[in-house]
Amino acid sequence: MHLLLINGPNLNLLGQREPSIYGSSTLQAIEVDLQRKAKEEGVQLDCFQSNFEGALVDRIHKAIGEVDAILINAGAYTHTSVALRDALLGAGIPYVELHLSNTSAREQFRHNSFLSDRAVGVISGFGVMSYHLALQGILNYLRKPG
Ligand code: CA2
Repeated sequence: MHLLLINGPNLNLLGQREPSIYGSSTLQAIEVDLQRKAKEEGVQLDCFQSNFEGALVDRIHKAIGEVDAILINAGAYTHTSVALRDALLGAGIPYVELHLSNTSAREQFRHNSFLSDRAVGVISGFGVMSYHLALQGILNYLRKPG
């Protein structure tokens, strides 16, 4: 099984700024930890981060025929990007939307997601644990019979 973790804009700053909202782990530490966990499950996990919407779209296109599912924290593009939605739906790859913070408990403009209605599931508000729960959730989804 082959999975892809995608992180969107500003998430490269994790662990360096605003720890009260986003925690103190760096993105690299999260990725290494998740890749270790995936490997224990016999799964390959690739990781990609970009601050550019088009680069995220390109990476989703590249994933067609390559990965079984995508875990995505699209950052602020969650709330703005029809292009990311179209790329995910066009790729036809099942995906989990995830967030460190509980976006529903934050500003009104974070309450809308262009991705959530077609996601396998959405995980939001558990900090770094959101990444682990997303991995667990998608493995359970992909492995379930039928
Ligand atoms: O809670 C999440 O994971 C978000 O996707 C994070 C985005 C935000 O726009 C979404 O509404 C919710 C922001 C990521 C910014 O990451 C930073 C990390 C450290 C310092 C500054 C920004």
